[in-house]
Amino acid sequence: MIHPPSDDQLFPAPDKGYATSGVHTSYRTELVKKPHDVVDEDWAGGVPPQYGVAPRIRVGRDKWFNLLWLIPIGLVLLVAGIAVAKGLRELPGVQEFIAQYPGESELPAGAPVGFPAWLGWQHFLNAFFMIFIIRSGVTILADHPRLYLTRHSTPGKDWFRMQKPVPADPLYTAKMDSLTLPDGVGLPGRRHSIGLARWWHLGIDTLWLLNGLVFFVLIFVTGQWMRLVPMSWDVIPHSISVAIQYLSLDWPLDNGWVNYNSLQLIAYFLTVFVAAPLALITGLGMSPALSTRFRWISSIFSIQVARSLHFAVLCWFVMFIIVHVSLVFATGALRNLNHMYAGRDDESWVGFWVFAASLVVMIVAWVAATPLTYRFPRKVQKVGYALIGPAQKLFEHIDAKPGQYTEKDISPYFWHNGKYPETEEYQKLRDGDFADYKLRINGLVENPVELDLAQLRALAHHEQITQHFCIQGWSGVAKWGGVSMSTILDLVKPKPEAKWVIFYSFALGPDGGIYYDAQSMEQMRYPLTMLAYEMNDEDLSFGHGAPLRLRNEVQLGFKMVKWIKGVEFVEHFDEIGGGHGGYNNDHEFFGYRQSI
Ligand SMILES: Nc1nc2c(c(=O)[nH]1)N[C@H]1C(S)=C(S)[C@@H](COP(=O)(O)O)O[C@H]1N2
Ligand SMILES: [Mo]
Repeated sequence: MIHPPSDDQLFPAPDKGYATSGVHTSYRTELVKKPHDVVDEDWAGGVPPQYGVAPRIRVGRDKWFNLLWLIPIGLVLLVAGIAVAKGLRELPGVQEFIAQYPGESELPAGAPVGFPAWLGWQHFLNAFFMIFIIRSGVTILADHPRLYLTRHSTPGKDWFRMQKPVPADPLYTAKMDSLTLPDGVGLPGRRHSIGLARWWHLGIDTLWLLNGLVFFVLIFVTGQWMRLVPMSWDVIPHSISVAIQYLSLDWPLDNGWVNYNSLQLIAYFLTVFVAAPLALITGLGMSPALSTRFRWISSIFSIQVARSLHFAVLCWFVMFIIVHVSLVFATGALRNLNHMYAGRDDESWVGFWVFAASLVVMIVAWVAATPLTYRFPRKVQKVGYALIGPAQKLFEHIDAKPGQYTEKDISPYFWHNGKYPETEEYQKLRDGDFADYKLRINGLVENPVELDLAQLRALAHHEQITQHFCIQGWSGVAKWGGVSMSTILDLVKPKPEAKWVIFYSFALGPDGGIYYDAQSMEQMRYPLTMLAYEMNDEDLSFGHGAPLRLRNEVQLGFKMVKWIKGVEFVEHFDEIGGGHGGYNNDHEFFGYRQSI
């Protein structure tokens, strides 16, 4: 099984090229080192822009409702609502009801009056962070512009899309499906810029959550929470009354300095105590590491349910922001702005000017964010990693064992992704049914080997039914058959210095040079880390990585190199390729720890 030392082993070939085959020859020379440090026209292999269609939701089997229709429909409903509310207010019964429930639920004794300065600051920071969270979030959505309710991500079963239906081409990839967003909308916006969008999203999320944590502590310490939590069921009649008053265009006279009206109270309560925590929970619901660890939760609360709910939270926040800002300006702008921005309850211009200055800051940051990201993508990656890295690292050490599914969970459709191998080297092997295929395993190991498929198949067989999470957002369950990485490790015996394992592909990446990925040694011993040569009980197909691919279920899909030709054990990956720990890390600013 194990080859005796060959000439190549005794006299290692110079580190020059793949022509000199031999177990000691590294595939490093086939990587490109191009200092890919700006985002320019060559981005992602020069992928041309592709704009989507207006967002639509599915009705019934295959009818789609264009959401732009909601604008005229909403306007008609608004006009009708105003007419109805005006009519209602003529009725004596309704007048009595409004007199009895003018719009404000009573505050508990001791509730604070007015707004402290910290609240103003937190309010500003919250709004500021939201800009980047929402823009980068939409960019992430545009990378797989469909939403589903089951983890299967089956074409035609999406309930929402802003892309055309999936074409019939069986090798159509998720990357082909990704969309461009206008620069000012998306962050960054260019097609398939999800790597950078994620640093923005997850990095700013961390700051937003910290700000939120401080907020929660302070509202409970200072009693401000009493102004945000409904204390009596009469908020319901009060809020109905307020709704009628708003709609009839004869607005309630309330004073937010002391007490919010009940409709406002409910909106704030839902935003602070429901939407914000839900944003975090549904965000974590998409993590491959957590979903693998808590498979029983993930079976129901699947990544796609989480993703759909995460989108619903986005819609809530966007609607909230629009309505909230409109009402602040429509109901005594100067006084309202003084409340939040100047901590005073009068009609001076102080609050307005503070607000105007904060608006300038937000606009400048908004306009600058995308161009700066294109100019300094590595900085964005670095800062993003500094912010979210510690949490990602935590989740990385999570137990992978529970992450198995059963036969009946296997997805009817499993998306393809990545760039297919087109090299002559691969084509020849494929034409010969991989009879000449050899997996070369070398580097910092006691026992470097070359294994053909028969030898791989002779090793202990390992199977797992697991869920795949593509960074772009689709997912699917499949059964993988092959060799556990533990078996490989026992065979090659890594030296103690070996800390990272590099997987090299036959396929080139979109920017040239072969696709590769660096994985931590620790994860190689995980029970769900394997080299697969079978998928759903058949030989691995061309599209899914024939003859051999990696599975590591606590990570995202891009780490699972397909069409593997070599494995190298190294001390650190900074010598390999661009030095960032993988093809996508070098070229598309992904991270090498992506447990979220
Ligand atoms: N060689 C190579 N391997 C690759 C890729 C690639 O582009 N080249 N894409 C990755 C990505 S982004 C994903 S999601 C999975 C997709 O695997 P599948 O096509 O079997 O679904 O393969 C990964 N392995
Ligand atoms: Mo992916």
